[in-house]
Parts: sequence; C-alpha cells; structure tokens
Amino acid sequence: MIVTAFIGLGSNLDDPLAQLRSARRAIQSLPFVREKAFSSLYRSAPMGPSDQPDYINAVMAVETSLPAPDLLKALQVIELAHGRVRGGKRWGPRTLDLDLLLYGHEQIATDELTVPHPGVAEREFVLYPLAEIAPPQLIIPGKGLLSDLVRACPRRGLTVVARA
Ligand code: ROI
Repeated sequence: MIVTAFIGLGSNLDDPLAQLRSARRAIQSLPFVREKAFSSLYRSAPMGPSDQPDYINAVMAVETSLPAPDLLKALQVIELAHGRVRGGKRWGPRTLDLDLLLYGHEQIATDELTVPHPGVAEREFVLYPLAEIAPPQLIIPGKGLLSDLVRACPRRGLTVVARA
C-alpha cells in the first residue's frame, strides 16, 4: 500500500537552514520513500522556553510504502546522524527534529508513535507550511479541516525565509 505522509522538520542549532536542507536530501534518499512536495522554509519563535534561538521549520510530503513505525525509525536515524541528542532538556534547542505529522488518514496511538502528531492542530510552524503543500480540504484525523485549523491559528511572527 502506498500512503501519503507528511513530515515536519525543525531545527534551531548549528545552521538550521543547512540542517533542513540536508535532512530533506536524506529523506529523499530513503528506500520506499518518494518526495511529493516540500514547503518553504519558515522562521518561527520558539514554542516552549524562550531562551533559545528561533527555529527554522518546514513540512515535506512523501509517498511511501513503509509502514508508519518503519518510517519513524528511519527518521530517527536521520535525526541522530544530524547530531540530535536524545534526552536533552524538554522543549530545549535541537539540531534536527523530524516529526511524523500525518500518515494517510490513519490515527495511531502506540508507545512509540502518535499520529496525527500531538500539537499539529495548534502549531503555526506546522499548520502554515502544511497548508502550503496539502489540499485545503485535507482532514486532520480527530482534529478537523486543515483550512479551519489554519484560520484559527495566529502566526506568532512566522515568516518565510527561503523557498525550498
Ligand atoms: N518551536 C518552534 N518554533 N519550532 C519547532 O520546531 C519546535 N520544536 C520543538 C519545541 C521545543 C516544542 N519548540 C519548537 O520541539
């Protein structure tokens, strides 16, 4: 089965723009994964502790035949290869964060994986880039219509800093 999945990318350490571009190439190189779309790169204010740099965020759409847990594991390997330190400060700065936001229309709740990603529906740095590359009538399972969620979400200073 081939599924469309959306991946959230974020970084606020060690040249975040370069981190996201490198992560994109790494995801493109995964077996059984094909890029469908990549949003603009956005600058966002940190959610969580404010004594950390702004983030660069983007969202990528892929088609994949990998099951969701396998895709998640592949993303975690890429995070580690980008110097991601697990068990850092909660909501602290990070070199690379790859979140499996959506996996088809599935709702998944296991110890390892929650899809849709908790927080997708409230986070401007997820919703705006997602809306750039997803159909406006996209339903986020359990949350509602993407276009409604975007309309209800303040931008909090979110700006486009670069085209993909
Ligand atoms: N804040 C922003 N703006 N962007 C992120 O990607 C991000 N990721 C996180 C926390 C620490 C919650 N804050 C963030 O994991």
